[in-house]
Amino acid sequence: MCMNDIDTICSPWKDNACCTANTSQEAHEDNSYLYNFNWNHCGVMSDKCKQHFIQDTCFYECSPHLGPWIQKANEDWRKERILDVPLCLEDCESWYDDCKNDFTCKDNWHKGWDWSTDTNRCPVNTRCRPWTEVFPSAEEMCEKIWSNSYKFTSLKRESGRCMRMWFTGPNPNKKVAEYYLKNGA
Ligand code: FOL
Repeated sequence: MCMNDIDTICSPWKDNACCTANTSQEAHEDNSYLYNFNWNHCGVMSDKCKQHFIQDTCFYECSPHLGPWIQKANEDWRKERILDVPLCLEDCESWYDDCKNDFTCKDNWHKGWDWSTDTNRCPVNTRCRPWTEVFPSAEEMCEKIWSNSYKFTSLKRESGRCMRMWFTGPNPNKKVAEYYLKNGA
C-alpha cells in the first residue's frame, strides 16, 4: 500500500513508499513479524553487516520503483517476487565488505532452514562457516542470498542504470526504473 508518511525509519522512502510506517519500523527489528527471520543464526551478526540487511528490507518492502522486475511467484508466503534487479556495484560491494567477517551456514536465505523451533536455524547438514567461504565473491552474495532478487552489475551509482539499495535525498531509482520500463528490464 503506498503511503506518504514514514517517520524516520526507512527514511529514504519517506515521501513515496509502498510500505506502511509499521512495516518500516519492523524492518529494523531482529526477528520482526515480517518474516520472523533470525539474522543471528551463526552467532550475533555484526552491526555494520546488519545495517545492510535492514536497508535491504526497506528497499524490498518500500521501494515504489520495482515494477520492471516484479514477477509472479508461487510460494506459501508470497505470490509476487522481484527478479534480477540490477544493483549498483558500490551497493553490492559495500554490503559484502561489511559482512565479510561474519558467519553463515547457507548461501540461499530463502529456503531450506530448520523452522522446527520459533525461528530459522541452520539445517542439520550445514555448519557455520566464514562469510567468504559461503560467498566467495560479492557477486555470489548479492545474487544468491535472495534467490536472484538482485543481479550483480558493474554499473556505478552515477550511471543511472542501476538501482541503489539506500540513498539520501530524492529517490535516484525513479529514473532507473523508467529507463528499464521503456527499454526492457
Ligand atoms: N530482500 C530482497 N531483496 N529480496 C527478497 O526476496 C527478500 N525476501 C525476504 C527478505 N528480504 C528480501 C524474505 N525472507 C522464508 C525465509 C526467508 C524469507 C522469507 C521466508 C521461509 O519461510 N523459508 C522457508 C521456505 C518457505 C517456502 O518456500 O514456502 C524455508 O524453507 O526456509
